[in-house]
Amino acid sequence: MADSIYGRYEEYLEPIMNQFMDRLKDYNQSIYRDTGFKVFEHLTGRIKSDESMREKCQRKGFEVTAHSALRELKDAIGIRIVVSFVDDIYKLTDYIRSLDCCKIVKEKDYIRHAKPNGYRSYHMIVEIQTEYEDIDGNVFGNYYMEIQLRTIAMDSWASLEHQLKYKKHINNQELIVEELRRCADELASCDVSMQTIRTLIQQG
Ligand code: 0O2
Repeated sequence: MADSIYGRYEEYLEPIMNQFMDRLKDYNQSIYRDTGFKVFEHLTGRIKSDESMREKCQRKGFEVTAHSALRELKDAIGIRIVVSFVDDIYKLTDYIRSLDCCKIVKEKDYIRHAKPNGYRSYHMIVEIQTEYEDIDGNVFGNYYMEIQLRTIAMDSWASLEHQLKYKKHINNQELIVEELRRCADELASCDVSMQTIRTLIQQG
Protein backbone atom coordinates (compact mmCIF):
# COMPACT_ATOMS: atom_id res chain seq x y z
CA MET A 1 0.00 0.00 0.00
CA ALA A 2 1.26 3.49 -0.88
CA ASP A 3 2.21 5.78 2.02
CA SER A 4 -0.46 8.15 3.25
CA ILE A 5 -0.27 11.69 1.90
CA TYR A 6 -0.28 12.85 5.54
CA GLY A 7 2.93 10.88 6.27
CA ARG A 8 3.65 10.22 9.95
CA TYR A 9 1.26 13.00 10.97
CA GLU A 10 -1.73 10.89 9.91
CA GLU A 11 -1.99 9.20 13.32
CA TYR A 12 -2.44 12.56 15.08
CA LEU A 13 -5.38 13.76 13.00
CA GLU A 14 -8.08 11.60 14.54
CA PRO A 15 -7.15 12.29 18.19
CA ILE A 16 -7.01 16.04 17.45
CA MET A 17 -10.46 15.87 15.85
CA ASN A 18 -11.91 13.79 18.70
CA GLN A 19 -10.55 16.11 21.40
CA PHE A 20 -12.13 19.11 19.71
CA MET A 21 -15.43 17.28 19.25
CA ASP A 22 -15.41 16.33 22.95
CA ARG A 23 -15.01 20.00 23.82
CA LEU A 24 -18.04 20.88 21.67
CA LYS A 25 -20.07 18.06 23.25
CA ASP A 26 -19.17 19.33 26.75
CA TYR A 27 -20.33 22.81 25.74
CA ASN A 28 -23.60 21.38 24.42
CA GLN A 29 -24.12 19.50 27.70
CA SER A 30 -23.44 22.57 29.81
CA ILE A 31 -25.95 24.66 27.84
CA TYR A 32 -28.47 21.83 28.15
CA ARG A 33 -27.95 21.70 31.93
CA ASP A 34 -28.45 25.46 32.20
CA THR A 35 -31.37 25.95 29.83
CA GLY A 36 -32.94 22.58 29.01
CA PHE A 37 -32.11 23.12 25.31
CA LYS A 38 -29.22 21.84 23.22
CA VAL A 39 -27.23 24.23 20.99
CA PHE A 40 -26.67 21.54 18.40
CA GLU A 41 -28.49 18.40 17.38
CA HIS A 42 -25.54 16.38 16.12
CA LEU A 43 -21.89 16.50 15.39
CA THR A 44 -19.84 14.50 12.91
CA GLY A 45 -16.18 14.46 12.05
CA ARG A 46 -14.05 12.99 9.31
CA ILE A 47 -10.45 12.85 8.20
CA LYS A 48 -10.33 13.60 4.49
CA SER A 49 -9.43 10.35 2.76
CA ASP A 50 -6.01 9.94 1.20
CA GLU A 51 -7.57 9.69 -2.25
CA SER A 52 -9.70 12.81 -1.99
CA MET A 53 -6.87 14.83 -0.43
CA ARG A 54 -4.57 13.83 -3.33
CA GLU A 55 -7.30 14.76 -5.81
CA LYS A 56 -7.90 18.12 -4.11
CA CYS A 57 -4.16 18.97 -4.08
CA GLN A 58 -4.02 18.35 -7.83
CA ARG A 59 -7.23 20.25 -8.51
CA LYS A 60 -6.01 23.28 -6.54
CA GLY A 61 -2.57 23.18 -8.24
CA PHE A 62 -0.51 22.10 -5.22
CA GLU A 63 2.16 19.41 -5.12
CA VAL A 64 0.81 16.15 -3.76
CA THR A 65 2.77 16.25 -0.48
CA ALA A 66 2.12 16.12 3.27
CA HIS A 67 3.01 19.81 3.41
CA SER A 68 0.28 20.70 0.89
CA ALA A 69 -2.23 18.44 2.66
CA LEU A 70 -1.54 19.91 6.11
CA ARG A 71 -0.61 23.49 5.32
CA GLU A 72 -1.87 24.66 1.90
CA LEU A 73 -5.19 22.86 2.22
CA LYS A 74 -6.81 23.27 5.58
CA ASP A 75 -9.56 20.67 5.66
CA ALA A 76 -7.73 17.41 6.40
CA ILE A 77 -9.77 17.46 9.61
CA GLY A 78 -13.43 18.33 9.07
CA ILE A 79 -16.15 18.79 11.66
CA ARG A 80 -19.82 19.33 10.84
CA ILE A 81 -22.22 20.73 13.43
CA VAL A 82 -25.93 20.44 12.70
CA VAL A 83 -28.35 22.65 14.62
CA SER A 84 -32.11 23.18 14.68
CA PHE A 85 -32.17 26.99 14.53
CA VAL A 86 -30.08 29.53 12.62
CA ASP A 87 -29.31 31.61 15.75
CA ASP A 88 -27.57 28.59 17.27
CA ILE A 89 -25.03 28.68 14.44
CA TYR A 90 -23.97 32.18 15.46
CA LYS A 91 -23.97 31.22 19.15
CA LEU A 92 -21.58 28.37 18.32
CA THR A 93 -19.30 30.52 16.15
CA ASP A 94 -19.04 32.97 19.09
CA TYR A 95 -18.14 30.07 21.39
CA ILE A 96 -15.48 28.75 18.97
CA ARG A 97 -14.01 32.27 18.61
CA SER A 98 -13.73 32.48 22.41
CA LEU A 99 -11.57 29.33 22.74
CA ASP A 100 -7.92 29.84 23.72
CA CYS A 101 -6.75 26.70 21.93
CA CYS A 102 -7.57 27.94 18.46
CA LYS A 103 -7.30 30.87 16.14
CA ILE A 104 -9.81 31.61 13.38
CA VAL A 105 -8.00 31.74 10.06
CA LYS A 106 -10.92 32.13 7.66
CA GLU A 107 -14.70 32.38 7.82
CA LYS A 108 -17.28 32.13 5.05
CA ASP A 109 -20.89 32.91 5.74
CA TYR A 110 -22.75 31.03 3.04
CA ILE A 111 -25.95 31.63 5.03
CA ARG A 112 -26.09 35.40 4.63
CA HIS A 113 -24.42 34.97 1.21
CA ALA A 114 -25.72 31.71 -0.24
CA LYS A 115 -23.81 30.17 -3.17
CA PRO A 116 -25.51 30.59 -6.58
CA ASN A 117 -26.64 26.94 -6.51
CA GLY A 118 -28.44 27.55 -3.16
CA TYR A 119 -25.79 26.03 -0.85
CA ARG A 120 -25.99 27.43 2.67
CA SER A 121 -23.68 26.75 5.64
CA TYR A 122 -21.26 28.66 7.84
CA HIS A 123 -17.62 27.63 7.30
CA MET A 124 -14.72 28.31 9.64
CA ILE A 125 -11.10 27.36 9.22
CA VAL A 126 -9.40 27.21 12.60
CA GLU A 127 -5.76 26.68 13.51
CA ILE A 128 -5.55 24.62 16.64
CA GLN A 129 -2.64 24.23 19.01
CA THR A 130 -2.13 20.60 20.01
CA GLU A 131 0.03 18.29 22.08
CA TYR A 132 1.31 16.65 18.87
CA GLU A 133 4.32 17.52 16.75
CA ASP A 134 3.51 19.22 13.46
CA ILE A 135 5.08 19.21 10.00
CA ASP A 136 7.14 22.33 10.81
CA GLY A 137 8.77 20.54 13.77
CA ASN A 138 6.87 22.39 16.52
CA VAL A 139 6.45 20.14 19.56
CA PHE A 140 3.09 21.63 20.47
CA GLY A 141 2.10 21.61 16.85
CA ASN A 142 -0.50 23.54 14.93
CA TYR A 143 -3.10 21.80 12.80
CA TYR A 144 -5.89 23.20 10.67
CA MET A 145 -9.50 22.13 10.81
CA GLU A 146 -12.59 23.04 8.80
CA ILE A 147 -15.80 23.46 10.77
CA GLN A 148 -19.10 23.53 8.89
CA LEU A 149 -22.21 24.69 10.73
CA ARG A 150 -25.67 24.12 9.27
CA THR A 151 -29.30 23.74 10.17
CA ILE A 152 -30.99 20.36 9.68
CA ALA A 153 -32.67 21.75 6.55
CA MET A 154 -29.38 23.01 5.06
CA ASP A 155 -27.77 19.66 5.86
CA SER A 156 -30.37 17.55 4.11
CA TRP A 157 -30.26 19.87 1.08
CA ALA A 158 -26.44 19.64 0.90
CA SER A 159 -26.54 15.83 1.10
CA LEU A 160 -29.00 15.66 -1.77
CA GLU A 161 -27.11 18.18 -3.89
CA HIS A 162 -23.83 16.34 -3.17
CA GLN A 163 -25.25 13.30 -5.00
CA LEU A 164 -25.16 15.31 -8.24
CA LYS A 165 -21.36 15.53 -7.99
CA TYR A 166 -20.97 11.77 -8.35
CA LYS A 167 -23.35 11.29 -11.27
CA LYS A 168 -21.48 11.24 -14.57
CA HIS A 169 -24.55 11.28 -16.83
CA ILE A 170 -27.81 12.58 -15.59
CA ASN A 171 -31.09 13.24 -17.36
CA ASN A 172 -32.90 16.51 -16.67
CA GLN A 173 -29.79 18.14 -15.20
CA GLU A 174 -31.10 21.67 -15.79
CA LEU A 175 -34.46 20.93 -14.18
CA ILE A 176 -32.79 19.30 -11.16
CA VAL A 177 -30.46 22.26 -10.65
CA GLU A 178 -33.39 24.67 -10.90
CA GLU A 179 -35.52 22.61 -8.48
CA LEU A 180 -32.64 22.36 -6.00
CA ARG A 181 -32.23 26.12 -6.12
CA ARG A 182 -35.97 26.61 -5.48
CA CYS A 183 -35.94 24.08 -2.66
CA ALA A 184 -32.93 25.78 -1.02
CA ASP A 185 -34.79 29.10 -0.98
CA GLU A 186 -37.94 27.51 0.47
CA LEU A 187 -35.94 25.73 3.18
CA ALA A 188 -34.17 29.00 4.02
CA SER A 189 -37.51 30.71 4.38
CA CYS A 190 -38.71 27.90 6.70
CA ASP A 191 -35.52 28.26 8.78
CA VAL A 192 -36.31 31.96 9.25
CA SER A 193 -39.91 31.17 10.28
CA MET A 194 -38.81 28.45 12.71
CA GLN A 195 -36.33 30.85 14.30
CA THR A 196 -39.03 33.52 14.65
CA ILE A 197 -41.47 31.07 16.25
CA ARG A 198 -38.84 29.89 18.71
CA THR A 199 -37.94 33.46 19.66
CA LEU A 200 -41.63 34.25 20.23
CA ILE A 201 -42.07 31.14 22.40
CA GLN A 202 -38.97 31.97 24.44
CA GLN A 203 -40.14 35.55 24.97
CA GLY A 204 -43.29 34.04 26.48
P1 0O2 B 1 -15.75 17.16 0.97
O1 0O2 B 1 -15.61 15.79 0.46
O2 0O2 B 1 -17.17 17.50 1.37
O3 0O2 B 1 -14.76 17.51 2.04
P2 0O2 B 1 -11.59 27.60 -1.09
O4 0O2 B 1 -11.66 28.20 0.29
O5 0O2 B 1 -12.70 28.05 -1.99
O6 0O2 B 1 -10.23 27.68 -1.69
P3 0O2 B 1 -12.86 25.04 -0.65
O7 0O2 B 1 -12.31 23.99 0.27
O8 0O2 B 1 -13.36 24.54 -1.98
O9 0O2 B 1 -11.71 26.06 -0.85
O10 0O2 B 1 -13.97 25.87 0.12
P4 0O2 B 1 -15.52 25.86 0.37
O11 0O2 B 1 -16.28 26.51 -0.73
O12 0O2 B 1 -15.60 26.52 1.70
O13 0O2 B 1 -16.00 24.34 0.40
C1 0O2 B 1 -15.55 23.45 1.37
C2 0O2 B 1 -16.54 22.33 1.60
O14 0O2 B 1 -17.87 22.84 1.76
C3 0O2 B 1 -16.64 21.30 0.49
O15 0O2 B 1 -15.64 20.35 0.68
C4 0O2 B 1 -18.05 20.72 0.75
O16 0O2 B 1 -18.03 19.83 1.85
C5 0O2 B 1 -18.82 21.94 1.18
N1 0O2 B 1 -19.43 22.62 0.03
C6 0O2 B 1 -19.05 23.79 -0.53
N2 0O2 B 1 -19.85 24.13 -1.54
C7 0O2 B 1 -20.79 23.15 -1.65
C8 0O2 B 1 -21.91 22.94 -2.52
O17 0O2 B 1 -22.20 23.73 -3.42
N3 0O2 B 1 -22.65 21.82 -2.32
C9 0O2 B 1 -22.36 20.92 -1.32
N4 0O2 B 1 -23.15 19.85 -1.21
N5 0O2 B 1 -21.29 21.08 -0.50
C10 0O2 B 1 -20.52 22.18 -0.65
P5 0O2 B 1 -14.98 19.51 -0.52
O18 0O2 B 1 -13.51 19.55 -0.35
O19 0O2 B 1 -15.53 19.96 -1.83
O20 0O2 B 1 -15.43 18.04 -0.31
